[in-house]
Amino acid sequence: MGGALTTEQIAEGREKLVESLKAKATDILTRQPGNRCCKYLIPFLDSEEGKALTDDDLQTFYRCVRTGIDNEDSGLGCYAMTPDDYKKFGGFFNKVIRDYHGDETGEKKHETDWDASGVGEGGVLDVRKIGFEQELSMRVRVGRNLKAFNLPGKMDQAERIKFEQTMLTAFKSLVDNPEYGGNIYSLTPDFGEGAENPNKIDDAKYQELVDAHVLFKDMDADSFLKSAGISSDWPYGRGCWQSEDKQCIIWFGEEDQLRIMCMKKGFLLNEVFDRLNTMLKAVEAIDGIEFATSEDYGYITSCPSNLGTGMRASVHVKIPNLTSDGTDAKAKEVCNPLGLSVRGTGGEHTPIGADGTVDISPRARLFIKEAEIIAKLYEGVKLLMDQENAAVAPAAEEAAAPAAEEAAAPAAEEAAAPAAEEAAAA
Ligand code: ADP
Ligand code: CIR
Repeated sequence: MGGALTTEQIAEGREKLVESLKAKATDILTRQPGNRCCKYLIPFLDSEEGKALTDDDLQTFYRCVRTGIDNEDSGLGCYAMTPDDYKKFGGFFNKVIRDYHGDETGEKKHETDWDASGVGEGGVLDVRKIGFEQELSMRVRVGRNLKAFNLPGKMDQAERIKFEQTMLTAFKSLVDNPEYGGNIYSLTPDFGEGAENPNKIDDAKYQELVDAHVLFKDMDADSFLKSAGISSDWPYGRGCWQSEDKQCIIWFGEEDQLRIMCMKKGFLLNEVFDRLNTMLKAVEAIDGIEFATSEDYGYITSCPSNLGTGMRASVHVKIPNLTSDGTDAKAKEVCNPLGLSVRGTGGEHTPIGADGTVDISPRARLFIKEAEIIAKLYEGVKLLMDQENAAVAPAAEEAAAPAAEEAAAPAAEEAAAPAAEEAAAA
């Protein structure tokens, strides 16, 4: 079922829009009971709060939830269009957020806390201590959005260009800072009315940066983002700044206005975490940079899954035994109870590496301290590697009796259910 409402249908009036949304949500829930958007939009539209929405707000609400109607298999199925939406449509978002992030009390408030002095040994998280002899590729990113702009789902082309131009001023102060320096790479074809974009890169350079994990993939290919308007006007207002030593990167124009990250190969997880913290302070000190926050949910992000810290801390690790069937099914089965997400080597929705390399990150983002995320990554990877080492190596498996293979088969089936939940936890 396609699900998208036409402009004509919308124009036919408020009542029709509300009834149509409720009917579609009811229908979708019969097939996809895990679709939180559908589950919570029905009681919200029936509530006093929902009924009191102005026509304009109802239209914005529709833009927030359309992705969950168009994409039946959504786990969340909604994105905010402005930082205010989490409050304006609180009766809806609050339910989705507390369900997804597992707050049964309904009362938790997010606290930001980067103090990592208590993690590991005196703040040091050395992966050599958990058995790694080769350097790991480590990355920590946060999603951030400026108060002064709409979130990407509601930006038009002109606002995307204006946002990029605002960030160019901010990037200049990083480029001028000897600690960072670096370059700006932009996909924006022009700055409007024939104005040239001085940072424009060609397709080959774009692909090189995607392959090097520096720039993000074509968002227009993502149906979840497309229905939310987040990938609209592609590739206007999209690009990144990268520091001279290539370790510090700021994306602009992806799912959040900004994704700010540190990435390097090494042994000490705390190094990327600490450097990101320092860089964030430098960015926040720049004139005109004021991040959108919420009293309850910390840093505002487009997707409710990223609220709070906005942080994803990941490492690339090789787990050939747990991926010997060429899929990530077994890895997900092991990682789910550890609170870890498994992604491919090119990030979300990409395949695992041929050598069994996967991207591992803690799933939690909200109602957790920043320092706890990096500690969870360290502890989680340790437990994962214990299971990897205990798993039958592919060579040993081949030598085993065929009966062993049969016994292993149901495990892949069992993994299918948690994998669906995992998709939502991206
Ligand atoms: P995000 O992390 O912002 O949610 P993705 O999962 O799509 O987005 O990842 C974005 C890019 O970052 C991809 O190219 C991915 O391979 C890369 N990446 C993520 N973690 C690491 C890591 N630990 N080492 C190297 N590259 C990484
Ligand atoms: C869903 O609801 O399943 C999709 N909107 C994807 C959510 C994953 N989170 C994300 O991309 N930040």
